[in-house]
Amino acid sequence: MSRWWSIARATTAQPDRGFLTRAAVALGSNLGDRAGLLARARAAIGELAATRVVAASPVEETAPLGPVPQGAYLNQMLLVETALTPRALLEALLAIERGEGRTRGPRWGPRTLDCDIVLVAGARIREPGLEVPHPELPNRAFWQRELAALGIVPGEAGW
Ligand code: PH2
Ligand code: MG
Ligand code: MG
Repeated sequence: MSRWWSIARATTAQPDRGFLTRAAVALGSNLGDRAGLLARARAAIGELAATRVVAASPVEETAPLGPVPQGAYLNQMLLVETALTPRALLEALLAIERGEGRTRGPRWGPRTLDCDIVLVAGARIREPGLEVPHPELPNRAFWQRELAALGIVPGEAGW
């Protein structure tokens, strides 16, 4: 059995509503096999219940942001279509991070795998642990570049 199966089954799709929404999910890694971690994250997200990866930006290497000295990141943005609620998608992404050995270090510190919800079409969410649009979007040129590569303009066309 795929080790992602239990994560996929544990998430709460809304099959009765069949309601699909689009989300932009950012991947980041600056520890270990960075490219392999991103590839596995893409596959794992695609295996989540009622979820598919529609498109992926190019992977880019970026200088680390923040006060903690650390190595360069690989970053990538995914366009995802899902029937999961934003909260269920977040929980599933955190489970994928844990599945890749992520442990919580210092804020803004190095990480094996980071999966962040940057945008959900039509959604404005300010809840503990879940802020959409992601509050760092205005500060991250690489996220803006990757969104543009996917044809996503924040605030336009339902985003
Ligand atoms: N994520 C961080 C901290 N710093 N720097 C880059 N270049 N890319 C990231 O994804 C990143 C970061 C914490 O989420
Ligand atoms: Mg992050
Ligand atoms: Mg994160």
